[in-house]
Amino acid sequence: MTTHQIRRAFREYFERQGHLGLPSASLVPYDDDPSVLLTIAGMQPLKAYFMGTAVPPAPRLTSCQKCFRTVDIDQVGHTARHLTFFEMLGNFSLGDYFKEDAIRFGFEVSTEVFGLDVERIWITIFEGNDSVPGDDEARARWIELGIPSERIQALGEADNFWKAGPTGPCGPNTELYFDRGPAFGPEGGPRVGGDRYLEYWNLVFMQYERAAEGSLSPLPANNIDTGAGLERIAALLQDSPSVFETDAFWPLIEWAERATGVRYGADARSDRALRVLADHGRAMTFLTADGVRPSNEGRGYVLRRIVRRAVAEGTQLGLPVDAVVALSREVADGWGDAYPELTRERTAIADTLGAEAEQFARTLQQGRRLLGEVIDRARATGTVSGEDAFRLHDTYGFPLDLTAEAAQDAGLALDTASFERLMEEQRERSRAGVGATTETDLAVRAAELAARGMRTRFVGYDRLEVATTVTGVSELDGSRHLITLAESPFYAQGGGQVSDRGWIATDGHRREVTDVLRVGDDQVLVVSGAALADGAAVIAHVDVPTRRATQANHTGTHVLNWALRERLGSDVKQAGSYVGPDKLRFDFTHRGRVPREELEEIERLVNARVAEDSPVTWIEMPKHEADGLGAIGLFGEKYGDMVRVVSAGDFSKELCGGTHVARTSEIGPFKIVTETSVGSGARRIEAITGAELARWHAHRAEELERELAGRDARIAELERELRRARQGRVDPGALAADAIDAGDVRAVVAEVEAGDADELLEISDQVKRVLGDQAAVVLGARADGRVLLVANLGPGAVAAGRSAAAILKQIAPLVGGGGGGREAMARAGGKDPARLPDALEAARALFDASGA
Ligand code: ALA
Repeated sequence: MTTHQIRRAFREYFERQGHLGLPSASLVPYDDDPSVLLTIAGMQPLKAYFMGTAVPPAPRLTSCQKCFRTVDIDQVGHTARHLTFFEMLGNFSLGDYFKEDAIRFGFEVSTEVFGLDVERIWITIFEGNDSVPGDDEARARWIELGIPSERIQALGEADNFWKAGPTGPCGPNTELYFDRGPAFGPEGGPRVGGDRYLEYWNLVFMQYERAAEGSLSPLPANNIDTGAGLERIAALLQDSPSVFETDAFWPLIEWAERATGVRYGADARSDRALRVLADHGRAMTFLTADGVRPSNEGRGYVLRRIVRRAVAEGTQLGLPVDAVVALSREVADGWGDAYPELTRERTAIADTLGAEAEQFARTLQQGRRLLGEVIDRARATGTVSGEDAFRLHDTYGFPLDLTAEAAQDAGLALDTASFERLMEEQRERSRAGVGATTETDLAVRAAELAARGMRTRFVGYDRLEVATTVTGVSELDGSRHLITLAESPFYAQGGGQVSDRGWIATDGHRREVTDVLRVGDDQVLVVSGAALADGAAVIAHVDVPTRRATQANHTGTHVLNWALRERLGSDVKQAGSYVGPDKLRFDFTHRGRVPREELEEIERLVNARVAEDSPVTWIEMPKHEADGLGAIGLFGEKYGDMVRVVSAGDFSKELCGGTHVARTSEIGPFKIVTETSVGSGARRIEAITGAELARWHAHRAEELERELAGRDARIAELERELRRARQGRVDPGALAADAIDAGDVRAVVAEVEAGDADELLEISDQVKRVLGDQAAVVLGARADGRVLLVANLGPGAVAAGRSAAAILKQIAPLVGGGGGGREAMARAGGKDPARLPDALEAARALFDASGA
């Protein structure tokens, strides 16, 4: 059977048994499940159904779910079966069938659908512990179906008790193993470990929920959760020595062989590289298709790590750094039929992976040089120190895996304990900065309180005040309490929108609501003030102005999202957001900065939508119907159940749980304040609306006024400095030395440098002082494309009948100007600087021997 056929046959079998077939959910978990970075099992998107907090679309479900397990990253390549990304086949019962049917289905699929030899099937069951008894029932069911008790082994919690995380749904399980034969290892069944007995299916009897302190309580119903790794089943059915040699993976290995010229199976070191390329290449393509972008934290960091490791292994084999882009196309070719997002997101995948690979290539070059030195130094002791590994990682972004592999290749040990200690110290340092520890505390306390009572009914989409009752109280410290309400108008932070603030009143006394914590689909309030009694009747009130402003920004975000897609293309994808009363922030996938004119156009489009006053409405509908309407959504999804679709006019439809204004005009004027980069392939726009924009304008106007006043002062100061500098350059003595002796006067006619008329007059005064009583000074200057002229006479010269006004009257027309003054001093301006020499020549002629 091919991988495709297995996927289909599994689904068809369970559909015949009355199961509803679900499409795979995103690798990015729905944002109310903070317990994992990425989807790790088929049950994950169904968790709320197991917990009884959401109603499943049918009691029997089946799926083939995209999964990613980060714990295995370092193992990949070193073994024949470890993968990061894999597909998990599963069947689920939500309070419907239990052990008997689940075991029978597992048996029938194994023997009839997959055609496995029943003689080679081994089973493990839970042996029991203090709180959960050994699973005699499961043993009895397997025996009824014909599995002899010698091939049923009871194991402990590590093997046969499954949990989705440290808290949440869990239960004992029974696992199916296939004996691959003596060539793969010693006899003895799954208990002996090793490669001979391959686990291929896990049936979990999901009966309990684990609380934060470790205690188990029964779930509302007995459920079944199963998981079978598609790749492993394919390896079994195709009798492949490894998952990499199955029909699905082999094309990737062949591609890598062709690209590198290296043959799979020729050498252990290059085999490892080829496996890493195949696994990581597939995983990075799927992650990117689900909207994950490389970054230094969370799932973005997981993606970054696998891209880096693939690039590092690839370049070792001589591949160009951007080979990951071609590799991702191979993946889309192989899996695109089953997962259309791979084809749909082709461009985004290529852009993201290409950019990340390029960036890493630069890091790698530098890191490799240093790594060489580190390895040489380590030969003396036989161990690469944790400090060196940490420095490479911390300062140069060089991944620990690569240091570890280089150490291993050189036959050296690596002090990972010290490395981990340094990493932990660094984490401590950053934690100390943000006080995350207390936040975790708060989250745990809130989860405990929420678990105790009924779920709070959120009524805040249409009401900002409600009369209700307190359903749970837990003291935080002297002045703060956590409380839960029967109904709440308070929005709990989620989908980018911040929590509401407000108050709770009882007997006329108000207590401030300082935070609203989201706990799954539920919420817990942080209240300051005197204690409240459990069961108390209260008025719960949301602060109206802040909520209004927040709503305006949230609807504004949707309109902006629309405008961005309108201008930049529909492959713009939301990558995160912040919506508060103060502003909105929108991160989206896009390469390169958005030009200013484009931003102005986007702003204009948004404001046009605001002005047209479109209604904003919302309705709840099943997810697949929302998809059919073309609603865009973000951050994974919880399939099967109802989603909320928020529409603005007929132009925007988004999956969104947030609160919104009723008409677009309530957004008010919209302005983009900044546009910046947030890592490779993503941009960030910050914008403000309405009343905040008015405040922003007022503030900006004040800022500009201050700035202008400052500039004026600075300009005046510079002008003074300039004048002083120029005056320093004009030497009155030298000018006077060249005076023309005209008999009745001693005349100086010259062009000088001056910034303005006053400065020119000042210079002429200085020359006049040197020349004395008979002085006749005529100066010209060019300033700002104009001509300045001054004539400045001593009393003796005036007495001799000379006139400053008369002199300028004669020469100013030559420079296209005119002016006036008195006999002792006159000034003029002209438009024609090129003719200044002519004008001065004419002045000189007036003082020629012929004189007056
Ligand atoms: N949730 C179970 C697993 O992942 C089936 O193994």
